[in-house]
Amino acid sequence: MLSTTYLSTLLAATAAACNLYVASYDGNVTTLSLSTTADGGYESEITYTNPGCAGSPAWLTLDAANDVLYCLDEGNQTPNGSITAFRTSASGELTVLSDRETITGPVSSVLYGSNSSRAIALSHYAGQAVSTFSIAANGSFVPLQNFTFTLPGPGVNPDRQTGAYQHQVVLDPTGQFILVPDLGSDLVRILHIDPSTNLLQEQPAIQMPPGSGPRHATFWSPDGAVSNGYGTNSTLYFYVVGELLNTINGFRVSYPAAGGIHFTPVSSTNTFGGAPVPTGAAAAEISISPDNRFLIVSNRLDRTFKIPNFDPNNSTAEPSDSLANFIPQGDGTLLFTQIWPAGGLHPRHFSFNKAGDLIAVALQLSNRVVIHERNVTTGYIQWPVAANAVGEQPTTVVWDEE
Ligand SMILES: *[C@@H]1O[C@H](CO)[C@@H](O)[C@H](O)[C@H]1NC(C)=O
Ligand SMILES: *[C@@H]1O[C@H](CO)[C@@H](O)[C@H](O)[C@H]1NC(C)=O
Ligand SMILES: *[C@@H]1O[C@H](CO)[C@@H](O)[C@H](O)[C@H]1NC(C)=O
Ligand SMILES: *[C@@H]1O[C@H](CO)[C@@H](O)[C@H](O)[C@H]1NC(C)=O
Ligand SMILES: *[C@@H]1O[C@H](CO)[C@@H](O)[C@H](O)[C@H]1NC(C)=O
Ligand SMILES: *[C@@H]1O[C@H](CO)[C@@H](O)[C@H](O)[C@H]1NC(C)=O
Ligand SMILES: *[C@@H]1O[C@H](CO)[C@@H](O)[C@H](O)[C@H]1NC(C)=O
Ligand SMILES: *[C@@H]1O[C@H](CO)[C@@H](O)[C@H](O)[C@H]1NC(C)=O
Ligand SMILES: CC(=O)N[C@H]1CO[C@H](CO)[C@@H](O)[C@@H]1O
Repeated sequence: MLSTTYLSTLLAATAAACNLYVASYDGNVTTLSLSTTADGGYESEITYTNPGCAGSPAWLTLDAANDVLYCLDEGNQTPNGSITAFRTSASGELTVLSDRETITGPVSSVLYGSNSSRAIALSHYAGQAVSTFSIAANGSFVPLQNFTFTLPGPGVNPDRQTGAYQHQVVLDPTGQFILVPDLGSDLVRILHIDPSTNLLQEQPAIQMPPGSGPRHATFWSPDGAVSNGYGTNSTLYFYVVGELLNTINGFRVSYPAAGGIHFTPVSSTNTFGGAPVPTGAAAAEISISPDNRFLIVSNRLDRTFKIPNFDPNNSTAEPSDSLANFIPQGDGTLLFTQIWPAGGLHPRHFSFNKAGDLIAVALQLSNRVVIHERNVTTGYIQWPVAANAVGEQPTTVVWDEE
């Protein structure tokens, strides 16, 4: 018979731990360590907080292969934004490698280029721009290009569409183009990458529905991989979430033999699966599950649910915004399958673990990160298995699994 000590050592040794990094507007990047417990549950704890990403961390891009985490400081209290590269470690401790000032308001970044010639593109919301840097071998940022954009005409939404607000940078699956949802202009800007220089060249934009406010987008191929690598002849779709009208617009993507990238509208729905949109709702993130079978969108300010209070001493139910779950179909339409409480207010960002059985949500106005279980067979998001208070206004959460 095994001794209790031996058994607990054995369990500790087999408990898989991984790290999550959380950016918050309070100025910290927080590391959470998530491990499994002896009874099959999960345990998460804050292991590090790092103030190295300046005053208003708004976005994280993890380069897991190279152990580097890029953090964008939106510059909410300063005239400029900034970008910081951190070295990651198995313990979850972060060390600043390099940083540099940027145009104000960076809210999203994406790595592009080849291993030997890497670059990073940033979209600037307040700065109404896209900027690019090449990444030197020592981790420093060398400016490549700045594009500033202007509104093509008066915005349909007079409160929000007062500038050409570049909300995200998304790399296409072939690595040849960067797509940039522009919330103010109702456009998705297209930038072609010159592979020999990593310089970008603007191409005619995709027109989005007037007043929709394109925020974030994702590619999806029914043939397989979510990430880079499939041939340009694969059936490919592009889904854009509109924050202002809470829409998801789907496009069939093709790559003409003569070059370029082409988008044909194929579907349109709202982020509530066709149900009426609650007043004030503002959709945020959109992502494909690791199994490639589901598309999930987060809804903010919809207050669709009441959930048990996360404070065990408070018996009053608390309001929760939502996650909407869709099954993308072969023809590019979206089949609504579930709407589920996000675990609090303002799910600005969420991400899946590699296995797809957990989904972490950054709840900006509840000051917490909640990790929900997810059934990989049915695709249903389920009850929370872990939650942590993480400073003020978490904006992004990413997984770092070895
Ligand atoms: C960052 O985290 C540390 C440790 O939890 C905390 O003392 C500090 O107040 C946080 N910084 C900000 C700006 O909230
Ligand atoms: C790029 O570098 C990563 C990490 O070193 C490596 O895993 C990957 O295979 C490399 N890709 C190519 C195309 O060389
Ligand atoms: C890092 O590399 C860049 C580009 O080669 C160079 O300009 C910079 O001085 C280097 N920085 C350090 C700290 O070595
Ligand atoms: C882009 O703007 C930033 C911020 O003003 C500046 O530091 C950088 O040098 C510019 N890049 C280029 C290529 O001019
Ligand atoms: C795409 O189709 C063309 C014509 O059928 C073929 O020549 C080409 O090799 C295909 N490309 C890929 C990546 O499969
Ligand atoms: C709940 O109340 C108990 C008893 O007063 C206290 O010991 C505990 O720390 C409280 N828990 C929280 C999360 O506030
Ligand atoms: C209990 O939770 C409710 C709902 O979130 C909240 O309105 C109330 O302020 C909380 N009460 C206390 C004492 O924290
Ligand atoms: C996932 O759902 C399927 C179908 O309802 C069920 O058979 C299976 O037990 C569920 N898996 C987990 C881990 O709950
Ligand atoms: C590098 C950079 O963006 N510098 C700007 C910082 O903010 C000041 C004031 O807005 C600008 O004048 C600089 O160009």
